[in-house]
Amino acid sequence: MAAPRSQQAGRPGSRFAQFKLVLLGESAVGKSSLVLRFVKDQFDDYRESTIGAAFLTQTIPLDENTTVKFEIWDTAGQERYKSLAPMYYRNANCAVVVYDITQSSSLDKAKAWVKELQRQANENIIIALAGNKLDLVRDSPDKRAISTADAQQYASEAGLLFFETSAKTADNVKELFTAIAKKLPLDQAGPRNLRSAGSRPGVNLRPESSSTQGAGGCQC
Ligand SMILES: Nc1nc2c(ncn2[C@@H]2O[C@H](COP(=O)(O)OP(=O)(O)OP(=O)(O)O)[C@@H](O)[C@H]2O)c(=O)[nH]1
Ligand SMILES: [Mg+2]
Repeated sequence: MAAPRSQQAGRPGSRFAQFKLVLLGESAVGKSSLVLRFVKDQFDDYRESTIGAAFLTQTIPLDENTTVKFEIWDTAGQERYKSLAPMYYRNANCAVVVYDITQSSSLDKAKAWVKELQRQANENIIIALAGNKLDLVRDSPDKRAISTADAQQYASEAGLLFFETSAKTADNVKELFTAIAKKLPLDQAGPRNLRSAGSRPGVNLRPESSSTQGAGGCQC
C-alpha cells in the first residue's frame, strides 16, 4: 500500500476514503435487505432474489474529520451464481457475510464463505459476520436456530466482527457498517482509497462486471 496520506483540502485535516465492500451468504438470508436498510433506510417484505449482483454506494461520516464511502457489491446467494463471487470479492477491502439466525444451514454456508475469503480474498480484508432476522426471534424465541453465544464464539475464533441484525427493524444495521468503517485502515489508505475532501470523485469506480441488476439506479 502507498504511504499514509492525509491530504488537506476544503476543511483542513478532513479526509475522504472509499472502500469496496462485498456481501456474501446463502439466498434469502437478507443481504439485499440489509443493504436497502443501510443505503435507503427502507425494508420490503417481498424482495426479489438478486440476479448476478447489485451495486450501491453509501457514504457515512465516521467522525468530524473523516467520511467513508462504501462501494457495495450485493451478490446473489443462489447456488447458480456462486462462480461469480470471486469477481466481486477480488480487491474487496471488507466483506459482510450474512446468515439467518432462524436457519442453521445458513451459518454453515457463511462459514464456507469466510474460509473462501480468508484463502482467496485480500490478505487484509475486514470480515464481519451478520446474523440477520433478529426481529423474528424477539417475539418467538423458539424460532432461533443459532445461539448468539455459538456464533459469537465462532466469530472471535475466526477474527470476525459480529453483529445480530434486523433489516426489518434496522437493529444494528448502522452499527455493523460503522464498526467495519472503524476497522478499515484509513491512515494507510492508498491514493485509490483516500482522497482529500475537496476532490471527491464524481463517478463511482465500477469494477469489471456488467452483470448488475436493478439497484444500479440507487447510487446514493
Ligand atoms: N423478518 C425479517 N425478514 C427479513 C429480514 N431481512 C430480509 N428479510 C426477508 O427475507 C427475504 C429475503 O431477503 P433478501 O434481502 O432478498 O435476501 P438475499 O440474501 O438478498 O437473497 P438473494 O438475493 O437470493 O441472495 C425477503 O422476503 C425479506 O423481506 C429481516 O431482518 N427480518
Ligand atoms: Mg439479494
